[in-house]
Amino acid sequence: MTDTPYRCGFVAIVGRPNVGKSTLMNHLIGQKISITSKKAQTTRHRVNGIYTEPNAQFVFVDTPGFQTYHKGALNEALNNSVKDSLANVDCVLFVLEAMRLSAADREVIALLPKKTPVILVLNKLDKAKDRLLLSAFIEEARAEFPFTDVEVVSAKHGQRLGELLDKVRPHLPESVPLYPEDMVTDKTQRFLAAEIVREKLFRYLGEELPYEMNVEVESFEVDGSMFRIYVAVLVDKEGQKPIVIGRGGEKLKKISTEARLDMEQLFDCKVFLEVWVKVKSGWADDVRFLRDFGIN
Ligand SMILES: Nc1nc2c(ncn2[C@@H]2O[C@H](COP(=O)(O)OP(=O)(O)OP(=O)(O)O)[C@@H](O)[C@H]2O)c(=O)[nH]1
Ligand SMILES: [Mg+2]
Repeated sequence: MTDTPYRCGFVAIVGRPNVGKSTLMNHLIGQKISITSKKAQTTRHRVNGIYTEPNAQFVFVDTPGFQTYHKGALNEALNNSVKDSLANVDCVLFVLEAMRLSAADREVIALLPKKTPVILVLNKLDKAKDRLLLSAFIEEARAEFPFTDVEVVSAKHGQRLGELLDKVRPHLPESVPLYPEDMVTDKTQRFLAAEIVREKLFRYLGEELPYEMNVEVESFEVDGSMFRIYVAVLVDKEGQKPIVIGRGGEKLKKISTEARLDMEQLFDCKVFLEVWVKVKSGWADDVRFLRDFGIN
């Protein structure tokens, strides 16, 4: 028997918005813990996803897409979160969408650390059909930074993720595991519940999504083998409530049903979910819309 040392370390996943960072992390760890959507700026918080093998533990750090276009407090906070993540990890996955290398990608490249191994991950391989163009693109991307290695994957279709793990593993330091082997994230169930509702809001509100909308878990109770979760969607103005609720409560009903199903899968138990909308400043006009519309 060979004595393989146990390895454990942190791996940041960075890139411009929408390249598929969260999708990649979810597929690497085999659980959907980080929300994803077609829209840019889906991830707002750093989320650690843990993947444990017999001889290694990978702690992936999913980061918000690095913002270049809109300045403002929120974007600055998101960008600082990316920079912080880069400072304290053992390896970095820099994600590019295959065949696309833009100014926004280059802004992230400018932040990449010089002393930490950085692996270039070309995602959305399924969209790049022409092998010749793909290898030319890899050369073009490699010319931008001294990447330690490169891998081409499709996060969404789970392609070549084993190969990617093989390239990351040697960069993890020798260490005992930092988390229990059955743990998939360091985030609480409460946090994950709020994120799941946020994902459905992204999905169903389209372009109408109020930019500064927040989601807050007001109560999270364990009731026997079931979770009872009460979530408030906080909007800025009274006029934004109907956007979230939809005609006859239809949108909110869809959002809460889908969120409940995802929660049941992730938490592996029955969930009672109530979602309601309120205006941030005007606590007095809180309305329990779900109750009004008979949604549960
Ligand atoms: N075709 C294809 N689409 C993908 C692949 N990976 C991710 N996507 C899609 O790309 C979109 C963005 O994915 P996310 O994982 O939310 O991207 P992100 O980089 O985390 O985005 P932000 O959190 O906003 O920075 C979603 O619609 C995904 O389904 C892939 O391998 N192939
Ligand atoms: Mg994301």
